[in-house]
Amino acid sequence: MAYAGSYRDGYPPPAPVAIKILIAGGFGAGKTTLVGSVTEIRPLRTEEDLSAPGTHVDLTDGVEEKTTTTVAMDFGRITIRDDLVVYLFGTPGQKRFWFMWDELALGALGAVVLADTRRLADSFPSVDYFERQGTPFIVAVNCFDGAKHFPTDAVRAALNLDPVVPVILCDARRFASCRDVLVNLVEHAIHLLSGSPGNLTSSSA
Ligand SMILES: Nc1nc2c(ncn2[C@@H]2O[C@H](COP(=O)(O)OP(=O)(O)OP(=O)(O)O)[C@@H](O)[C@H]2O)c(=O)[nH]1
Ligand SMILES: [Mg+2]
Repeated sequence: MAYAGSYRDGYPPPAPVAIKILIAGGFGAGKTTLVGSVTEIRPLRTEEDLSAPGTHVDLTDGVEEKTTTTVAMDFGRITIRDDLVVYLFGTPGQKRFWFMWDELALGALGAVVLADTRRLADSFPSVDYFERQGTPFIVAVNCFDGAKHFPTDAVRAALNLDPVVPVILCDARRFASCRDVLVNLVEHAIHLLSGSPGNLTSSSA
């Protein structure tokens, strides 16, 4: 019986192509939740308890049930095909851990900036970072229960986004919603890369 991954065409089999995607955004926007919703492996998490001394910086308004925060990264994996794997890296949301972003961003195809409309300003550092780096990104508004819903155009305007940057609504707790977010990002990145002069994919097929 031939299983996927069997050595049919010689040995060793080609290494799968890996796509790296970052999940960024402000404190408590739902990054760890999103990675956990779509990963096929048990997610690697680096959660630590929110401490009493940190209560004046780690404002949990709207996410009062939140008791932990990511201190390094989240990690998840999705196998699309035998030869195509997506690796997800969730960034830490708090400013004191931003020094890790450069390492995490290395080699990423693109990024999702997860936004909570109750604290939209917390999205600015991620948006600024990816704009500066030239990393393709989309903004995914995580629609928290009880939070006022805004049209995507209002979010786009508030974040002063380039018109080409997709803005979509999502629920970080739902697999299908998170999958749609990732598909949207990959399509956006491919679109941008195929338009880049000198890129391998720029020739019209
Ligand atoms: N109602 C609702 N709650 C959510 C949603 N996404 C996350 N939460 C809750 O909101 C809280 C924050 O989620 P996290 O996934 O830890 O947020 P984070 O962005 O990883 O937070 P940091 O790593 O600390 O920056 C958790 O208590 C989640 O259960 C959502 O879509 N809807
Ligand atoms: Mg987290």
